[in-house]
Amino acid sequence: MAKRRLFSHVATACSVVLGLSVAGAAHAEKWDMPMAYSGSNFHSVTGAQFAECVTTGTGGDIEIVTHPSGSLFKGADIKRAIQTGQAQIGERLMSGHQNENAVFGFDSIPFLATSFDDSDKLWQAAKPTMEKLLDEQNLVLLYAVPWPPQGLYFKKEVNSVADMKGIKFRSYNNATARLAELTGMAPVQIEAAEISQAFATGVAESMVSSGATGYDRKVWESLTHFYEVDAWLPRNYVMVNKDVWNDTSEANQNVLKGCAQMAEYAGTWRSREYTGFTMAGLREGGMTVGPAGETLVAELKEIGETMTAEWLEAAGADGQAIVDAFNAE
Ligand code: PCA
Repeated sequence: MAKRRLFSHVATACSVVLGLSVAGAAHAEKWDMPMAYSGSNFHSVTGAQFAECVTTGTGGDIEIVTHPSGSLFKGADIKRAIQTGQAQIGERLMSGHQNENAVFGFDSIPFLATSFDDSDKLWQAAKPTMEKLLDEQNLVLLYAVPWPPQGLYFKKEVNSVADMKGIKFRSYNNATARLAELTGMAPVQIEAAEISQAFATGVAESMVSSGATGYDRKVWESLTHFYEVDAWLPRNYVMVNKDVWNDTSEANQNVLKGCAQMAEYAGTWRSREYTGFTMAGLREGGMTVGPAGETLVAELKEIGETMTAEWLEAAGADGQAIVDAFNAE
């Protein structure tokens, strides 16, 4: 987006938030916004502030009501619900759609983008492709925010891939299931909202995720070790049904875009801040937290190469273009 347009969206959103708008609330519409993660999670907090920004910014024309924790639709059903108009707007883990199209997994390639700065770069490289892909599915992309870097959780000390053999591993997308297979673990896909119970009952004993999710779900009640691997930073994104979008006035579309830009900025900032905070929280909960050992890292990097090659093959020209654009920066 050109700098001037970006500024004008943000300016619109800011001025209306400051009460400078005269928009009336004659045709107030309620938009339901399903979200998969718990209300206290930083993505959900960002979404709630985004919703408030839109409601205030449109002078009450559009009232967005958030439904966190998969309470309106479960994570796996959110995108379809929005595509088919059962919900107007919502948030989902982007790589959760990897099973429909490998390109959605651009942010779960092991060791391609391992820092917040690289994650931003990768997102800029991927955004046009993702906007187009979603547009073809009757969806308009509003904003996307990264989770903190992904590490490995276990209930024992693990120093090599051999130590992982046979462990029941909670996955959240195709890439994490594949990681389990390649390390000799047994994957079982479970939404974050349900992992505390899965760990408590032994349905799962391990996962790859951020410190944020481990902290939110108090996994120290069942697990003992968190190894910082910084394998990738997957994104949540917010989408709107395209018909709903097209029925929205240009002025209100601009408010939505402005609020979305602020949400992406604020959400990313929260994600960065939350990283250290949650590491400390896991430690306080009694977990051993630290970088993965050299052997484990080397073995994971090798597995990462296999997964990168597999992804490039599955994602075809679109995938290659994203990686090329990222490397060219
Ligand atoms: N938390 C989400 C996805 C990535 C993350 O850090 C989860 O575990 O479901």
